[in-house]
Amino acid sequence: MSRLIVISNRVSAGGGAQGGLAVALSAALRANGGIWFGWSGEVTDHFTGHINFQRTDGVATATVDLEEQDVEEYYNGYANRTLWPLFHYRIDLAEYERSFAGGYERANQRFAETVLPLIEPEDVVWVQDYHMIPLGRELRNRGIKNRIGFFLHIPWPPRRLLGTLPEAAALVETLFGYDVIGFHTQEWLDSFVDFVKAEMGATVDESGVVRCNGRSVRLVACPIGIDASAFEEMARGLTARRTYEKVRASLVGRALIVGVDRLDYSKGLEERFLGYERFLEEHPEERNSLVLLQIAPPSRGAVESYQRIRSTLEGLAGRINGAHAELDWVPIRYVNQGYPRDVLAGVYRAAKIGLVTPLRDGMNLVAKEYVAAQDPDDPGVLILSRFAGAAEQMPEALLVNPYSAEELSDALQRALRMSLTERKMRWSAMIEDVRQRDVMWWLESFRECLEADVSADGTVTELNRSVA
Ligand code: GDG
Repeated sequence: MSRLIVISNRVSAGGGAQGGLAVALSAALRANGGIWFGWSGEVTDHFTGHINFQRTDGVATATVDLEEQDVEEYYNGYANRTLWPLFHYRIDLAEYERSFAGGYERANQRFAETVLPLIEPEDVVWVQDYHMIPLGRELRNRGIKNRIGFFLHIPWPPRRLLGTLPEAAALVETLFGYDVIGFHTQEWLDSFVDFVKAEMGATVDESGVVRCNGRSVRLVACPIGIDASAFEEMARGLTARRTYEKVRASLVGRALIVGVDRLDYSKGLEERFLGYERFLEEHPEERNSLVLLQIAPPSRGAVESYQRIRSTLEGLAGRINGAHAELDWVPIRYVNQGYPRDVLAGVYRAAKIGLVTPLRDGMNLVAKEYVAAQDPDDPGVLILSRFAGAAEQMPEALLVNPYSAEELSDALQRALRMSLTERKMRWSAMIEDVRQRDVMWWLESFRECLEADVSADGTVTELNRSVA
């Protein structure tokens, strides 16, 4: 197999303490050689393009510092204040500034310039996520002929929303620098096709190849998974067991509902709290018999909309607790810090209900982790937003509209009353898929597409049959 060059905004090479994506990419880099390239996370006075090479757990990494203006315009600006809200359907929060767009282009040119000498002719290049949409085109402009793939980890927005971005068509046009573009779901892929057909006059053939202005790119829906077997094992391990005991003891017989999300407005935390509040009001008899534990480590604190969501949630949790708490019971435990993965595994296992209700999510790995951590003899119930990419793969979850407090309340009631037989039936179907389409499956499926032989007429001769 060819060497792999992974390019992403941040580099998180390493071992089992990391999330599934880092584990899978690290494994591929270890097995076939290659380099993981990206921003170091450090800021320098002036951009120099100096590369810091390291080897972390057998994985070669190459990182570059960015200057302050790049971080402001490219990262805090275009990536987090323009593309993230827009791609999560929040045009009310999206900021359209020419300086952000310019900084994004400049940073991507700098990444391309810096990584260029590291790419050898037979390498396969794989660019990750919305921070780096134009990178493939920048590499092509510098003469790179290698196979280059792009994977989008977040949703692709509907055409009319994307159309509000002043430079939408020019940005999308750069994606034709890639050989393959991967999305988590058919829905995101279809939205992409809708845009390029309607706004750019593209045509699409049956094998998923899109043609536009003499260029073509192959599209694939390829859902990411977790490192399922490792997570299942972690949930049975010592730290998880201790956490389980500790959490259970603190509940004194009450049922635990758990939410684990980065503190982000796309995750529907405010709506989740309102749904829970509704439940407490509609079912006073259930008060004192359950607890919602929301773990929400802060993220992107430099961006104002993230500061706002933080204070909104603090206010809401305070209000609900103030209205409903009793001497020996607090309805919401709201925790603003992160925990190691093996601790999380124990918390998931201790929870009768996993509440995963993003307003919009590319996939959502917490849903899969919750399922993987369950006790097969007494599994909990997953309540999942129908607007998470994961819903396409997990129809056996209790699917809800996260905007509706009533639906959330009904789902909580149903989950609390669900028989063991039904819980087992739903869980068995979900865990089978979580195990089968795990993160290695995702990596290999995408890679197979990327390395497939494409003839001059665009026919892919070596397709991965199992890709959705
Ligand atoms: C993007 C897309 C897509 C959370 N709290 C802690 C912690 N986490 C871990 C979870 C999970 C990961 O972070 C979050 O993954 P998600 O998939 O839920 O969401 P995003 O971060 O928004 O990721 C998403 C994903 O990319 C992959 O393509 O699924 O749709 O938005 O693994 O467990 N981990 C630790 N401590 C915490 O407190 N260690």
